[in-house]
Amino acid sequence: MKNLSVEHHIESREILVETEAHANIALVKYWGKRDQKKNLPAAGSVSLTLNTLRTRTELTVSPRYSSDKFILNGTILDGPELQKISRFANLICGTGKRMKLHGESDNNFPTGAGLASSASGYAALAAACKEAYSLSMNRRKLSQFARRGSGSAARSLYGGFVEMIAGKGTEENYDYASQLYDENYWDVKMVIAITSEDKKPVGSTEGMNRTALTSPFYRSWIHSSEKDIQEMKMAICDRDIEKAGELSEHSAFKMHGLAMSARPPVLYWNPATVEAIQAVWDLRKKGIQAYVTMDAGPQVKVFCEAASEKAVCDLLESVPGVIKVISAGPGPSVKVKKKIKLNLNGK
Ligand code: 2P0
Repeated sequence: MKNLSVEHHIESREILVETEAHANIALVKYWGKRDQKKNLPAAGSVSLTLNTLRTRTELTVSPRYSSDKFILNGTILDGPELQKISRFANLICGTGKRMKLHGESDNNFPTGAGLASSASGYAALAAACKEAYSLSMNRRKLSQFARRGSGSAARSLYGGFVEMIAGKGTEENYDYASQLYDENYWDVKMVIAITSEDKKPVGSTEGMNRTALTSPFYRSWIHSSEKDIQEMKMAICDRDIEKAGELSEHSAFKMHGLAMSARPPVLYWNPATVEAIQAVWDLRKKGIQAYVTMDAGPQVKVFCEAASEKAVCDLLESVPGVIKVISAGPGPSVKVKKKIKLNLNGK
């Protein structure tokens, strides 16, 4: 397999599909690309898909449409944002002409604020394109396309605990996501403290590229990731919250320390982020197994078992600067909720 192109049949009918994908939070973080054009990760990652954070995407493809159109959270996209959607559809359809698309996507959580909206967004879009254009491909291949939209999106195709596997060099067929355990495997929670709903000042792509180019610690970050992944897989296998929690906290702080060591520094935290981190560490001293993780934004996510969920929610709600607390458990794989074929000549 030399490239990602797949068979694409041009339909004479209009097709409407609706898909739903859930956000995921990495327990071992992805931060750095080995190829920017193909969006290939420099190292693997491990994540948990979340049940309460979802993107719903409705997509219609029709021979009647003369151009692509996409609405995200009620706003019509144009310029580079719409071009990115069009390029993604071109890529997934492969060579040949495709019908234009009209799509609408909604997140039930803040977009672009470090809550993995691009993960659920591109997972939902990849699945919608596959159905709408009647493309024949398995989940692994779909994850490779989702990865082109956003690295973390490959993981959101699967429910539960997921591993993103990184290949080597410029070959892209060995970079894909794979499910470790489904959403019923372990009753864990990710309790999320929202400390700002603003868009992040430095996007993930820019943040990771700047880090790779300028941080003196980048090589050691990549070098240590394989061990982190192996240990995390063992901790999840043992349902060991102390081990998995400690490792996820370590990976998050290593990633943020790395980002802060870029030139100029990339800092995603605000004062409430630090308040929440310290509150969780104080809670842990009282015997509650709760562990902090953060992504490309100021939100604090707390990984714990279901039995600790209430204590963690109550704590985070009392932290000054925390706007809202959202709790999530393991979420499902991407779903096709609807597929309607409409024959245009009325037959
Ligand atoms: C992760 N993040 O593993 C890491 C940790 C944020 C911090 O994956 O450039 O939107 O589109 O491949 O997937 C967010 O980055 O980046 C991300 P691109 P993406 O979840």
